[in-house]
Amino acid sequence: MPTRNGAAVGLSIVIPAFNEAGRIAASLCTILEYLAAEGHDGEIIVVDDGSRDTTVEVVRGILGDGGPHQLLTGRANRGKGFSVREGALAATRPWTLLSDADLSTPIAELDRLLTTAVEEELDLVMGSRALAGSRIGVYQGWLRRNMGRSFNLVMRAITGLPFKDTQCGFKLWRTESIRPLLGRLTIDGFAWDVELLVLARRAGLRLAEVPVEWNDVEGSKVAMVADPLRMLRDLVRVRLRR
Ligand SMILES: Nc1nc2c(ncn2[C@@H]2O[C@H](COP(=O)(O)OP(=O)(O)O)[C@@H](O)[C@H]2O)c(=O)[nH]1
Ligand SMILES: [Mg+2]
Repeated sequence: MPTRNGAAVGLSIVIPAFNEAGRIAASLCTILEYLAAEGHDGEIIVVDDGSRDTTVEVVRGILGDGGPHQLLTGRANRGKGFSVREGALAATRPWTLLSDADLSTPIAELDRLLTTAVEEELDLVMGSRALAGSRIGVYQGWLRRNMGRSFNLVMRAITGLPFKDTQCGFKLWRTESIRPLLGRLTIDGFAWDVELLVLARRAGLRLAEVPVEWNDVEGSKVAMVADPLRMLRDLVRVRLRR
């Protein structure tokens, strides 16, 4: 475990989870150990929306009932963006971390984001896989990597955002800075990040991209043809809403 530079903070960790029974148990245990070791006052908020496996039971078994943590469940599957929004609205701590259930970005990378956010007085810091200092251990497959690159090019052309990687599932923000924007988010699927970043930038919030470690983990929920098409459609929607 690397040494921590900053002070312990109050932290809500939002984890969207759809059919994650196979991946989320180990991640939750790692996060709980990390929070205890670092002394953060942490709450974990898992947001399931209609998982058809035992995600809910697995999460409840680890987080328990009535503890500091929250498990939000919905019957119908609405998507990652919708679920992140629900989780972010339920956050009670001054800092909110979005993390994917597979910990592709190791939880210890929080330290780097937190340090940057505090030192540079930022409202939101996004983990990035596309900067000089990013460390990719296990790469995604060729198709998926190129899909990501193409998405970034199109995203920049359509929205004007300058970021190299808006889609990493590891983002930290000041809960109260972002809260006023949450009710205005409309993108339910995987492109939700772009809408948040566009609104945050327009609101004059301070944003930055920080290089992180990242490892591809088997069991992706992204459908290779349908999801990229939906994401493109959603980029156009974000643009049209301007
Ligand atoms: N609640 C919810 N979470 C989702 C949904 N789709 C994806 N996720 C979560 O979003 C995160 C990223 O998904 P993943 O499949 O690992 O994406 P990838 O690593 O980009 O291929 C994981 O925590 C998923 O469980 C969804 O429809 N609902
Ligand atoms: Mg993943």
